[in-house]
Amino acid sequence: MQPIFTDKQDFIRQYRSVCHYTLGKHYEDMGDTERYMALATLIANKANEVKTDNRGANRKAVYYFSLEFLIGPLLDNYLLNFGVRDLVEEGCADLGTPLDKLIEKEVDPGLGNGGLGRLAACFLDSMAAEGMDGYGNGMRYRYGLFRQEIEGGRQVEKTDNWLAKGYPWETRKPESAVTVTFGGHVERHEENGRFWFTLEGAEKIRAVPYDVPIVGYSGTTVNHLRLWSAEPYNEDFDLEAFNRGDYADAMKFRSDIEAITTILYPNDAGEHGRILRLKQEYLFVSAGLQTILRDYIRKHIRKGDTWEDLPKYVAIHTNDTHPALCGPELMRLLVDEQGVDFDLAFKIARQTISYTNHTVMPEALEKWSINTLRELLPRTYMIIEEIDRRYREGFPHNYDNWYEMLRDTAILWDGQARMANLSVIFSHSVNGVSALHTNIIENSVLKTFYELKPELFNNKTNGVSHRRFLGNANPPYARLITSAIGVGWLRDANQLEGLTAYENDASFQEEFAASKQWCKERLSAYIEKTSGVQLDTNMIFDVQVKRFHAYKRQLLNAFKILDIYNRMLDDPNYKPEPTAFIFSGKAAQSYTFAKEVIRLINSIADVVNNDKRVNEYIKVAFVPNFAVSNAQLIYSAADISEQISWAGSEASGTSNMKLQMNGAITLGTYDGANVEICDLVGNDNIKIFGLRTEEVDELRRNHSYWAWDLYNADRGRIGRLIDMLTDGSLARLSGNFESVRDGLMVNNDHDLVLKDFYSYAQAWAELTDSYRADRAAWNRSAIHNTAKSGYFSSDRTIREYGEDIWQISGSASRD
Ligand code: 26Q
Repeated sequence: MQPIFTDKQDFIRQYRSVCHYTLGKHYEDMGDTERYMALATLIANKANEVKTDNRGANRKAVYYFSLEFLIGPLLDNYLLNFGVRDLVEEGCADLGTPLDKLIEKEVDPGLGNGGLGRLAACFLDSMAAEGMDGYGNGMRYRYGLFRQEIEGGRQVEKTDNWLAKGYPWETRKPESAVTVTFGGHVERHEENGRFWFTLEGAEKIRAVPYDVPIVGYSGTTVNHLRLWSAEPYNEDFDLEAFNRGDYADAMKFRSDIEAITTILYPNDAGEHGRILRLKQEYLFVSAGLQTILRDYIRKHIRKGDTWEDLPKYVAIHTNDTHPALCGPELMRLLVDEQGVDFDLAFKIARQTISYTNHTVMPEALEKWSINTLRELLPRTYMIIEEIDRRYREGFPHNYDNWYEMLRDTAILWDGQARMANLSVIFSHSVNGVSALHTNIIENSVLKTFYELKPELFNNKTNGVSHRRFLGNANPPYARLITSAIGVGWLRDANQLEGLTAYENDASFQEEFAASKQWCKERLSAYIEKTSGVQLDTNMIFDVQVKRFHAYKRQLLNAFKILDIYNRMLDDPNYKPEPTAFIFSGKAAQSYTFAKEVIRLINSIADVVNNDKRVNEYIKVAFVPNFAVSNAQLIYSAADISEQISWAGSEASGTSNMKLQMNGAITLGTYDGANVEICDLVGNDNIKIFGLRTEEVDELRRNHSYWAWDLYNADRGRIGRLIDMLTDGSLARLSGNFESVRDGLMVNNDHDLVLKDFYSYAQAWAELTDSYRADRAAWNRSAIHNTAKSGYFSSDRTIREYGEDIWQISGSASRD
């Protein structure tokens, strides 16, 4: 592969020329934002030019369908992948604006909620790195997930107008637009004993794709992420209304349609069942499938392949149930538009589609009312109904409890369509995202399916892009690693294992500590700028960053901090190892409890940070507006990684992996992928605490836990923490926390915050004592964590998907 620039001078020449022909200005007359735009345009052009000539029409392609892609800023990552980062850095410095300043100008598109959306983006990176033909199919939301500001300790949601200045990475592809229809009614036609169906009187919408290039490591493979935008079918919107002189009505028509791609739904139970969400799910599914079939006709049908061959050339992966309509919609297109036989279409759909489940909580599974589905998608619904009917008809009655089994697995039940069941029935593979999670779906969430068809199920433990989350996020550590083991780890994360040879090397340990120190300084400057809190970089950086959710138990962490604070006030001899507690994350707009926990943490920060008696020892910072870009600053600076969900609740977690890579020690429960981190690094290099999954199950089964017992048994410690929520101790900023107290005491502490409190507080004390006692041992352990993190590269995860699920291998050489 030719480098995209031959040398620095070549880069400078091309950069100047892009400034000229895209913005019509000389570099010297531009501000930093324009300079960033021009540089991004140059790199995007290079990406779009790269010939992916290693892919012939005969290779199988994967389409990853996801309502969320949290791609983060791309410039720095693409410079690394093209192998020109140093050269561009020098060129930019020569020209006048340092590369870092330009990188800061890039928007961070919030096209996802959290883990599931970021996973999809890591998978795109890894598919391209592995040389696979792998494409993303998603939605181009006009507004990303809200921008979070903190006022009086409270989360305030502001619109995220990420497209305001234009997005240099996307290309609008109007020639690839397709029509998607809603509503109408089905008509049956018959001729010579053959019958078929058409949809009449439906509302037509134009789905227009925007493509973002996905540059794989080494720059040889460039795939794309296709994002759909909804537009009126007629360019001139509602002409009839317009001609009547009813301009307002005409505009309303336009906005009803555009509403479909206006907002991203939060991952909150309160948002279930909204019709706009269903429209989104159908729009990107139908548009994506139409494109795939159009391509297949061009590349294969015309050359003599049949529709039966589709699974040989195409794999469609569904990220959770959000794209569950893929199955019936693919059947509709095959049967109604291509004349494929119904049974054959079902077989083709199943062989083509696969499904990943991302949740253990039954109440989080998507359901749609049958009436809504039928009204909005009459023909697609008909197919669901027919598949459900055949499923029931063919159900094996030789089980004693066949009725219960059918009730658990049928698609339609009690007036609702259950999307997880739909997904399983239309897939040839169902996977969980960590060993523990896969176990849980096999034995509880999708238990009956597992009894019926165990061969359907498999585990694919999540992974993360180590190039972004270590290579880009932590420049000094990345340089140190490369100087020790060579640059090969960027392609092959398993080479990080080579660091075990340096774990005990005193000078390597010192250099590791220096790189951590550099990241801590960078982060504390950012924190001071964004939240006003000043941190001492000699403190331990103890980090919990993720969506706010009751099961993730940010509240447990908050109680631990309050407990340390109380103890310091009571006992002047108690001096904890100085620690900065750093939080970041958003709560869904309507999730009151999670928002109250954010307010609580900010109130604790207000009390602790303003109390001279404890200030030297503990500080609390809440970093506003958690996103991919500031996440990279936080992960790299962490000493302790808080992964404290109750066991059996977090499907996998991925911040645990990103933090481990950066040499943070995990303080966590035996949950999700923490279990596998523990297996890899060994018990001496992780701190596990709290109830195990079986213990949680048993306690819930027996109703053997009473939060009041803990309150009453320990008034001085646990009782005091609870009382502080309502006695004014934390009320200065914006009042007391009655609803948080009620969640614990009236609802009997569903998330076992008080139950796991002692073991958590003790684990934290032991872990931080070990930091104080022997810094060399700590650094050794931190390096060991990085050395063992290669397994959590999404390159590994993607290779497993490729081999076991998609039956596809990449072309990247892995020497
Ligand atoms: C569903 C219906 C209506 C509206 C919204 C939703 C919705 C949206 C997003 C439901 C769920 C989500 C996101 C879930 C998610 O991020 N899950 C996380 O996935 C990660 C990647 O597998 C795991 O590591 C995490 O453990 C899991 O919580």
